[in-house]
Parts: sequence; C-alpha cells; structure tokens
Amino acid sequence: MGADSTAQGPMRPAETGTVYDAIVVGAGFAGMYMLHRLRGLGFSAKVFEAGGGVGGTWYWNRYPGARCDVESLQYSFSFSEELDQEWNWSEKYSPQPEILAYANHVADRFDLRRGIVFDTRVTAATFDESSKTWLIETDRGDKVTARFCIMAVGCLSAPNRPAFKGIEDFRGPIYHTGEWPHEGVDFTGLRVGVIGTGSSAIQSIPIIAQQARQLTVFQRTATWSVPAWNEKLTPEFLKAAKADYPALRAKARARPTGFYFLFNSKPALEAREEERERQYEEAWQRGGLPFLGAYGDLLFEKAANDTIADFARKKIRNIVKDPATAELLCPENVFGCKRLCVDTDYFATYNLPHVKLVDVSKTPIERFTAKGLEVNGVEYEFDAVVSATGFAAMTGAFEKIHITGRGGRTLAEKWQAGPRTYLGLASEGFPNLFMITGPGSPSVLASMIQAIEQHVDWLADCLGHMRDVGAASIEPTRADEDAWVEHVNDVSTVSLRSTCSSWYVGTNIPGRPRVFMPYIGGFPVYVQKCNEVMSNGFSGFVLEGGHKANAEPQVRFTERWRVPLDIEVISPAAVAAKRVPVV
Ligand code: N01
Repeated sequence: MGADSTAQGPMRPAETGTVYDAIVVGAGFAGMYMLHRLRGLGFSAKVFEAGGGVGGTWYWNRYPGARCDVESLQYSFSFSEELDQEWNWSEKYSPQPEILAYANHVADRFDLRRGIVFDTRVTAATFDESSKTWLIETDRGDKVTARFCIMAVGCLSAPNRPAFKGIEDFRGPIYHTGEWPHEGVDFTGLRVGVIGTGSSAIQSIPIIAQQARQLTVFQRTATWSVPAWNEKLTPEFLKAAKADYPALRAKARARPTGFYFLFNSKPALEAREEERERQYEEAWQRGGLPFLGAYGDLLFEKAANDTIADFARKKIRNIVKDPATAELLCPENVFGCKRLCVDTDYFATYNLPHVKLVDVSKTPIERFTAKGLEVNGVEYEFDAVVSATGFAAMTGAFEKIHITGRGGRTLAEKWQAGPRTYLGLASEGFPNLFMITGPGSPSVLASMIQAIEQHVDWLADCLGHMRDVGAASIEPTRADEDAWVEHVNDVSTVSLRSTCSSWYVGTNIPGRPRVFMPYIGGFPVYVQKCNEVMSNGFSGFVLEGGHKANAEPQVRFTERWRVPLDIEVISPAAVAAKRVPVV
C-alpha cells in the first residue's frame, strides 16, 4: 500500500484517489517531526498545511515582541544531536523570526518540504468503515485517502475573535496577534488600542508603545507576569551548554513541565517570612516561568499562593508610578492560575505618558464605532486596534474540520460536553485518527516541543507495530477513555489552576463547557503511562485486522522516552502529595 512519498511538487485534485499510509494535518513542529518519523519508517505520507510555510504558531504569530518563554536551548527539537549541535540560538528567549528560521532550517535539513502541501486547509476527514481508511478533503478540492489521519493542528491555533458589536463599522485596521500581517505593521505616530492583557498583549504592548503616539490598553483581567531578563547568548555559554546537551535534554524530560529549571520542592508555608521573601527575590531575579518553582506548594495551597501573589503585587506597585494604575494592574486571582506571562518592561510601559489603561472588567467594551471603541459611554478614538484576545484553545482547530468517525458520528457531537480522548492521542469511535498533543495530554502544560516529540515517537512506534502485526485499525475502548477523562479531571482538581476562568478550562469562549483540558499530572507521569500502555501491548486500545501469520508483535519503544529514574523524577506519589511545581 501507499503512494510514493518522494513524489515532487504540490499535490492537487489531479491526485484525487491517491491512497497514502498517512495524512498529517498541519506543518508546525508536530507535523514536521511526524513526517520525518513516518518517512523513516518507510510510510507514504503527505502533510496539508493552511499556511504558506512551516512553523505553525511561529508562522502565524508575528506580532511585535513575539518570542518563546521557555529557554530556546530547550524550546527546540531534541531528536537529533547533530541538529542540537549545529544550531545556535542568539538569545535566551529567541524572537519569533529566529524560531521560524529554525523551523525552516529543520524543514530543509530533513528535506521535509516536498512532503508538505502548503496553502491548503483540510476541511473534512471522514472514516470509511469498510476499508478502514480516512477520506481527507481540502479547500483546494483535494480528496485523498489514507490509512491514518494525524491531526497536528496545534493547541493555540484557532484565533478567538469576540463578536464585538459594530466591529464592521470601524474604519481603521484590526489586527489579531495570532494572524499578524507578514509584512509587519508600523504604528509610528498612530493612536492604537489593544484589547487583552494575556501573553500576546504583554509581549507586544511595550514594543507598540515605542512606536505609537498614543496607546490605550483595555484590560478585563489583570495578569500575573514575571520579568524575562532576556539576554544574548555568548559563544562561550553555548559551547558550555552544548558540551553535555543530551544530559540537559534528559533532565528536561524528567520534569513535570518537560523543561529543566531550578526549583525548590519545599513548601512555602513551612518557611519563615524573611526566608520566603529572600527566596522569592532570588527567583524573581532569575525570572521567567521558573519563578513558580520557588516553592513546591504554590499551585496546591491557596495560603502558599497568597504569599507569592503578595510578593508579585509589591513588585508591580514598585514599578508602576501612578498608584491607581498600579492597583488596576495588580491581579486578584490565584498567582499562575491562568498561564503565567513573561515580559520585558510590561509594567514599566504604563509609566509612559502616552500609555493608558482602561478597566473593562465591570463595564465591558460596548461596541466598535467608526472611529474607535466605546466603553461605559466613553468613545476612545484609534487609527488601529490590536486584538490580543487569544484562541479557542485545545479544541478550536478540531472544530474547524468536519471530522466524522464510525457510525457517522462527528467529533463535534462527541465533544459537545468537552473533549474526550484516551491519553490525548485518540478518541473512541474514530479509529486510526490520532492527535498530537490533544486535549487530555500534558501539551500546553509542558514545553510544547518536548510534548510533541513524545507523542510523535509514541505514534511512530505504534504505527510500526501495527504494520509488523498486520493490524488494520486501532481505537481506544470506551471504558479506558472514560477512565482517562475522569483521571485528567480528578488530577486537575488537585491544582489551584482549576479554580479560575481561563483558556485551560475553555471559559474564555462564551458557551463552551467548563472542562480542564490539558493533563496536569506532570509530563514524566504521563510518559510513564504511555510507556506502560505500549509495553502492555497497547492496553486500552483495540487493534483489529488480519494479523499476519507467524507475526511476532514487536512493540517498539523509543528508547529516550524511558524515563530516567535516577534523576529527580516527579512520581505519581509526588503528584498525590501535591508536591509538583507544575508551571
Ligand atoms: O491569549 P489569552 P494570548 N473583551 O487568552 C482578553 C501562548 N502564548 O494570545 O483574561 C475584553 O491569554 C482576555 O481577558 P480575560 C500562551 O500559552 C505564548 O495572550 O479573558 N478582553 C485576555 O486578557 C498563552 O497563554 C507566548 O478576562 C477580552 C486576552 O484577551 C496563550 O498562547 C506568547 C475579550 C487574551 O489572552 C494565549 O495567549 C503568546 C473581550 N471580549 C501566547 N476577550 C509566549 O510567550 C478576550 N479578552 C511563548
């Protein structure tokens, strides 16, 4: 079976009828690595990508100031030691153009482009029960068949555009941070309004403020943010870091977050106040997401969380000169409950005379007008508006594709009350359909690229096994899926993260069911579970099809995902004892 995956040139409707081993949807880091692994196994595969290039998130999110907030040395592929050694990151947290350049380098280095069809959005995927194949359709008229359909569609890739009244009346441009114009935007001399204060806003506001004549930020919920203390990486630093890169990668895989940083597992509540202040100050000076690793109980005990929240509020009040603005910027909710932000000069930007903060927590944005925005009866006039309003997270990209499984049931119907998956990899009723970092997996709570690699390796091993034994389809059982969904939910209730409204629980989008979507039990705990499932002959899954005579099941097992038990593994017991500094 299978078409030639080495065929040159874009696939167009002329190829309708072609049968592939696998179709991958999306050419971000997940789709790229999946293609690489599929090819390595000798499977025929094509990737459909809506964008004009590789990179996914980093292809679309080109807003000013966009950069990663996991250190670049770790926010990168780890599957190739040569790649690790040859690529040099210029900054601790590299900017979007450099991450996109890295994605392009990977595409070239591993010759991935010829397997990707760009500017083509998958619109539908339909399972055919008799042939156990998927029919995949695109907005360019392609209709191709594949044994496996792999959704590498991203967790934060469907922009959220709130339906503001009168939005079509506004005469200026409205830019969404998640779909930024490729040619860039020059705000010099303009009056600019920014809606939202999440990570995208926090990164872009200080840069927009440098250009704009007037900048007004509309804040619905104040945001916790920690300084990045970003810096250039010197050749000496890179040389030292790369001297034992595999060890760094192994340590990262053993972390609940999938990336390595210093953390202190002691409880904040057992420390004396002066000791805590010293600890928080040191952690603040290191900056970034690891600030949450100052103590082990910060996301489990509200009283502990109050101590770090008080510390961070003091920092905001020290930075922001106008007391009323400082108070507005001080969040009231649990520290780190929503995704923690990492900034460069965010709070200090409000000291600039042309930057203004408008509270829309009690009086929401009423409407757009021809000239700007109206809040509480006041019209704010703008030349341009930036909508930093985030994404329909985790499930939004799935909703854009009409996915129909066994018995004609759609994924949208099945997920009406919230996503249901086994391990965030597959969903009962949708045989041979896989997700990379789907809901129910650590995904956004781990370093995304690590989470992606682990899923892709697991899938590649699974597909290789199926070929060895001649299995035609694989699907989770309802009972195992239900148990996993329940476990994902149970574990989330241990964390304070489940207590507030955020995109983790879907409540940033009106009408969505409130479900904590990512798996918060910790990356290594999850990896161990995936390993067990595979070692036990894919327990929880049903494999069907003509088993080859005399075929010995050859469960593969990508070696590097054997959790290295000798280095500070966060165990299930640690999760149960609420001693996991999940970032
Ligand atoms: O989106 P968000 P984002 N009226 O959902 C506000 C990753 N990321 O694009 O909080 C007024 O966090 C909304 O208000 P509220 C990262 O995982 C990473 O910034 O719902 N305001 C909020 O302030 C991140 O968490 C990086 O009350 C409205 C904002 O819009 C995730 O992507 C950089 C509104 C949306 O914030 C999403 O971040 C960027 C309305 N009707 C993103 N609707 C890195 O640093 C929404 N808002 C790696």
